[in-house]
Parts: sequence; structure tokens; C-alpha cells
Amino acid sequence: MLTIYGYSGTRSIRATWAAEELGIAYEYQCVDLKRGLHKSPEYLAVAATGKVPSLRDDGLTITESGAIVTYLADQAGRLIPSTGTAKRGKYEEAMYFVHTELEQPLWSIGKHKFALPEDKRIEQNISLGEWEFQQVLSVFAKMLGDQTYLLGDTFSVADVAAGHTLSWAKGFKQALTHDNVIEYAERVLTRPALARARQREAEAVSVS
Ligand SMILES: N[C@@H](CCC(=O)N[C@@H](CS)C(=O)NCC(=O)O)C(=O)O
Repeated sequence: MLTIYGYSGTRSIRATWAAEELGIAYEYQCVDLKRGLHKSPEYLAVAATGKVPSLRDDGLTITESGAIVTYLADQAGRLIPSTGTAKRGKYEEAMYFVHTELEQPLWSIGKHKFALPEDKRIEQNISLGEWEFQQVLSVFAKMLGDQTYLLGDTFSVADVAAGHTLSWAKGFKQALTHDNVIEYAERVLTRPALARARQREAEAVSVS
């Protein structure tokens, strides 16, 4: 059985949410970031990045949340277009866009609000991130258009990545400003698989 390493309230929810959507059985290992266990020799031996999520499957380790959800969906043969198709090209485009464009200004806000050591935070970068996020959100709104999901009528794991990233916007008090994006975020963030993943991660913290 494969193992997902994660911590509640982090990007590891992308991996557990995808696994829940796909019906993949997984062990969940809580890596307590608050206690610094992501920098322990034991965890660094699993994931040299010292970050979550990571995935272990029969001797294979994958880090990077986007790569993990893609791997899981490919393994299951569901919720992802087949490789070599035009639709797969649009899937990859959506995933790269979410991870490199949509997430970046939000994470910049997060870093300069709370994640970086206090003496490294720059107040101005928060307002810059807020401005940049609205620019990139307009592009996302156009990509989505009047589609139900990012790739059209059917849910895919690209919606896991996008949905989770938009949940950060809510958490960081950044308005989603476009009706289609607001409705999309509501649609994907109320999926039962996400609730199950959240519960699994939260329970693992309470017993760790
Ligand atoms: N690009 C990576 C980012 C992973 C990442 O930064 N994870 C955070 C939690 S959301 C983490 O483990 N941070 C611990 C640290 O940076 O020390 C991904 O998408 O998986």
C-alpha cells in the first residue's frame, strides 16, 4: 500500500484529497511540522526536500504535490486525460498554471504574513502579492469560462490543485472577484472526498 506523508493545513491535502477522489487506499503518516519533524533525519531520508507532501510507493518516492496527484490519477486511470491526447495537454497546462502562476502570489502573501522568519518578511510584498493575485485570477477566470470544471464537464485532479489553491485565497482573505470562480470554488471545495481527506489529516495530528 502506498504512503502519503503530510500535515493538516498544508499542501498535503492535495495528495490525500486526490487519493480519496480516486478511491486509492493509502497509509497516512503525519509529519508534525510544528515539532520540526519534517527536518528530522528520518523524514529527510524519505524526502530530501524536507517538505510535505511526499509519497512512497514500493520504493519510489515522489515529492511535489502536482506530481503526486498526477501519479495517483495515472495509477488509477481515472480523473485525468490519457497521455498523448490534446486533453492531456490542457491538463498539463492547467496544472502548471495553478502551481506556477496562481499559487505564487498567494504563497508570497503567506510567506510575508506568517511563514518566513519575522526579520525576512517585507510588508510591501503583501500588497504586491495581492495585486498580482488579482491579475492572475482574471486569467484563471477566462480559462474556466462557463465550464463546470477546469477541463470541461468532468472533474479531474486539476480541480484538486486549483480548488485547494483557491481555498488559500479564502484563507488569506483575497476576494475571488469573478462569479464563475466563486461558483467553481464552492462546487469543488464542498466535495465529500475533500471532507474525508481533511478529517483523516486532522485525526492523524490529534494522535501524533
Ligand atoms: N512545491 C511544493 C511545496 C511543498 C511545501 O512547501 N510544503 C510546505 C507545507 S504546505 C512545507 O512542507 N513546508 C515546510 C518547510 O518549508 O520547512 C509542493 O507543491 O509540494
